[in-house]
Amino acid sequence: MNVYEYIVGRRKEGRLHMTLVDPDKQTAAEAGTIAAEAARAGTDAVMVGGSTGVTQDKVDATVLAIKEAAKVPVILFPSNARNLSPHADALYFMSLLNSRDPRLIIGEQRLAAPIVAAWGLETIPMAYLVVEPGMRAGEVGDADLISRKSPVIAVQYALAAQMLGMKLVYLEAGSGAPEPVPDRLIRAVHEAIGIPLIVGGGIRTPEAASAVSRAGADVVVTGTIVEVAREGDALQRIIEAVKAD
Ligand code: 1GP
Repeated sequence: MNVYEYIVGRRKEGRLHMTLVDPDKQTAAEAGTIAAEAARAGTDAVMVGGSTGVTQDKVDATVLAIKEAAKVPVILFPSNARNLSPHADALYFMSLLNSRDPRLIIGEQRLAAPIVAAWGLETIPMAYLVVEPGMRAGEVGDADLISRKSPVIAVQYALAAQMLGMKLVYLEAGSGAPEPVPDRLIRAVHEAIGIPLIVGGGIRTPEAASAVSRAGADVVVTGTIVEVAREGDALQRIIEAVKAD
């Protein structure tokens, strides 16, 4: 079973939660510890990626440490073609469809493709859509941010992605965003497409995770919470909220 089949198969039993680990924010050993804690809390996969300061060395070391520490799949979530590792289980082969820069839509992908093919790494084609405020992902991605008030544009991009053959759509408010992607926007995209919908950015409470899930996210991603709430059960309560719906 490949990672995409794992995602689709698990979705039949409930919604998924994924944990984002940024290789630039801690040592590889610490990333391993974070991943082990997240797996114990019930996360379904660990995504590895970040907007800035990430090198292939850091990605390799982080992926290897996570694989050693936790049994869940490790999926690359790269911001460019230099943030890859052959040790991951799969790669979100993502295109930032609402970027103003062709490099983020297809340029980095062109550079990555021969390397990934040589490694034989599983690729999961994914539309990456950055919604206001976008945070660093919006800046680094030179995104023409999708307005929080305009589901129509998000729906247009998501439908186009599905018609292009992409297997996932990711709505991103940006790491550390004050609020997650609005429910209304999530619901509109969910109702328009037949492929799984991932939502991330600014989800820090069980209530927010539950709202995002009930609006139609198939996969809920949290990053920051695992970095700031190492003590206690904050992550576990978020994961329970995702899976309760
Ligand atoms: C990954 O942006 C998310 O897409 C992570 O966001 O750090 O706000 O949880 P947080």
